[in-house]
Amino acid sequence: MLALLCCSLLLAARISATWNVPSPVEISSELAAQIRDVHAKVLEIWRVFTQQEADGGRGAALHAACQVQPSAGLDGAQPRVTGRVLFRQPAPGARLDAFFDLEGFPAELNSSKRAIHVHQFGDLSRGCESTGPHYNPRAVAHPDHPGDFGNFVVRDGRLSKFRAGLAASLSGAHSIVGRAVVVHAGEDDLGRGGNPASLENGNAGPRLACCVVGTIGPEAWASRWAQERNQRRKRRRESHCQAP
Ligand SMILES: [Cu+2]
Ligand SMILES: [Zn+2]
Repeated sequence: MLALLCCSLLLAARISATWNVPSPVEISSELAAQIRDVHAKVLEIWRVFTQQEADGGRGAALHAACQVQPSAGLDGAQPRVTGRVLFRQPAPGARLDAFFDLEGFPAELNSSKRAIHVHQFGDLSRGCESTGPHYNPRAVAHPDHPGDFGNFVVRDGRLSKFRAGLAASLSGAHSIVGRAVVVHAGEDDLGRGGNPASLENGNAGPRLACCVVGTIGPEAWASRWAQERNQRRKRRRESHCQAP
């Protein structure tokens, strides 16, 4: 990483020494945008490098957790969902992995699907209602928001799911840290509902439970990952035993 950074800086120095640098009035908006882009990339490389140094060279993985609680003022007829969402991002800018572990859904509604999204604000002052709309930093339609995690199948009142390659980030200008994860009563129509709400929120229904994403150390993820690995081994052994 240090070598890459040094090469970038040397290259930039060579370019500035050999080029006729235009005066500020000659810089087009396109060139200014390119300069800003390069500047942002160099800053990000530097940030990753210094973070790795501070981390003792153990890598730049970022971790976060969200302790899901029932929405304040929830209708008594609605289920009280609790649990935890864990996030790991191998490095700033990389895709996100997550474990969703929730319980409290009605057991009789087996195989029902529930939508989970990141909403704009980490404000739970009026329960999940004050978390605002879907977090949408690029002003695109649902389900292309970075925190549109889609639908999760409930079995026996619980859902437990590992998802890899999510578009949300724990770093940078579009970080979801400090924002809310919201669990809905219904299924996400993934923008195919044929009405305006479908392109804003997937018509996923009432907000059952939510939490605010906060950074944590690596221990909780390591422990949950070890549990997942053991479960997968067990399932493999069982499937081998059942094979004719
Ligand atoms: Cu939502
Ligand atoms: Zn969305």
